[in-house]
Amino acid sequence: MPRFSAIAAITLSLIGGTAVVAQTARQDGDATPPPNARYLSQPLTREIFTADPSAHVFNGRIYIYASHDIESGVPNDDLGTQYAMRDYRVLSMDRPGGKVTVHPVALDLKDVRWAGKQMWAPDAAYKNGTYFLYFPAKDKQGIFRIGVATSKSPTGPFKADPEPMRGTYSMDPHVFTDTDGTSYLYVGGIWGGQLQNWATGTYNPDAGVTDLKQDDKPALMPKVARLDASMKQIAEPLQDVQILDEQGKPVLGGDHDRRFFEAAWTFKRGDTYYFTYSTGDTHKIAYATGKSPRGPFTYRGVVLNPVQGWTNHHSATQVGGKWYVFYHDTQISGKNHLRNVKMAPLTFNADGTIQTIDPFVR
Ligand code: FUB
Repeated sequence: MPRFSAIAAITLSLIGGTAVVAQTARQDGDATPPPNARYLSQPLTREIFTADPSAHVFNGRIYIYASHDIESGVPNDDLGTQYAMRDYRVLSMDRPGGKVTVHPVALDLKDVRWAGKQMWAPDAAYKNGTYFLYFPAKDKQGIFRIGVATSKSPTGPFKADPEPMRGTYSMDPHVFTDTDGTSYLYVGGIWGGQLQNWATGTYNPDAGVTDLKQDDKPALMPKVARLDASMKQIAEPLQDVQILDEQGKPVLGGDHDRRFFEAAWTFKRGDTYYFTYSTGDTHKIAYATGKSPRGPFTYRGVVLNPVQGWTNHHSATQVGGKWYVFYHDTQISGKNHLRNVKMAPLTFNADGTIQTIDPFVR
């Protein structure tokens, strides 16, 4: 996970003209809306900065588990060090367009024994009267792990387990529960998300800080594992989620428009599983479809075009029979690390493909 536009910075130092900077930066997904465009949707709240929305409907109410962005004072870098979040807050509403409630702190970094810093994109699940919050944070050694916390209320407060989930690593946890009741944990993110450090199965601190720089080889894939009955541990080692191109070959590392970067989110519609994800430095939310929650998935297209801001991160959820995408941008602050969550309708074509959402009305 990155967060700083090298292209924009170079343009700034070489040219320095505001108009040119805005144009170049926009191409890099890191600036203001196109001229004469307006935003497709408005922020769901202006009370606090929120990002990475994972939306769920529990007992007929919409709950959004989000990152809680703060002004950390940490300079931008390609590893996302400036995303130094310290707690989680939950948003809720009774219907799309309804009043949004910003709930009190659901989980605080200081109450997670193993965690050192950077509470990034969370997700949640429900089973047998318990709500589960899944969250990434760097441990005291600076390695991303996945934590789990539980509560009897969807808004917390959540109590974290004293150790990270065994066998987990990297970030952006997502839990999908299939129609047969089986739940799966998905994780992964390259660059600051450290997935490249686990390419051999054990942590390699010398793997580099972005991807593997093997453009002609299969890209690093997100990971999946079935959760055990407790929902607190994986029941098997994390394994690759294959994302294939139209020829059935793995998407390559150099294919930045289609390769996985971070923000995995799976949903099922009819018999089809949709695996959706961020392409990171090309700033899109892409999707691929398959016949199993484990994949393989075949690349199909773009769910959401680049938003204002470097990161693009979403969830897709059915609410009252209609599908919505929850996403974020930087409309309020204009700063990559101070984001605000939004939602917009998601439309499927008759053949199951998704109509690409443009976050701007041009
Ligand atoms: O919010 C921190 C990180 O930024 C998330 O974990 C990524 O998905 C990106 O949105």
